[in-house]
Amino acid sequence: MTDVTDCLFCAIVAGTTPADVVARSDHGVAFRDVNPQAPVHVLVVPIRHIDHAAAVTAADGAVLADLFVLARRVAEAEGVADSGFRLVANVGEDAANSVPHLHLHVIGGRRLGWPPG
Ligand code: DGP
Repeated sequence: MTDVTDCLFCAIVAGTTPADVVARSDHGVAFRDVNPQAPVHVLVVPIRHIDHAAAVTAADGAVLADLFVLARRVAEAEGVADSGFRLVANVGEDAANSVPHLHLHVIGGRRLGWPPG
């Protein structure tokens, strides 16, 4: 498991590293991705550190539900709830997971290709 004292997204959640925060919930924080891949690209992360989507357990159910509701709220606020958006959780090297703190990418505002490259 990642040392949470050395975790970038834990630092953003704590406010010690700056980010463009767009929404908060009981269990999550949403902030703009520093390297946006679409007009809307927001990251939704749990306040409590979880390494990645494959590290989620049944005990995290309430946190996960909260994050999905937060992602929907972000999509609505960003104006893409009706046009459509993608939720992505990368796991591991082949998926290019670079930050080891669970995050949902909320991506939208343009036509997204499928399958992803
Ligand atoms: P992933 O590849 O799924 O681990 O996505 C990590 C994302 O995090 C990537 O799209 C870029 C973003 N990111 C990396 N460092 C920072 C940062 O310091 N601030 C913000 N806002 N986003 C970051």
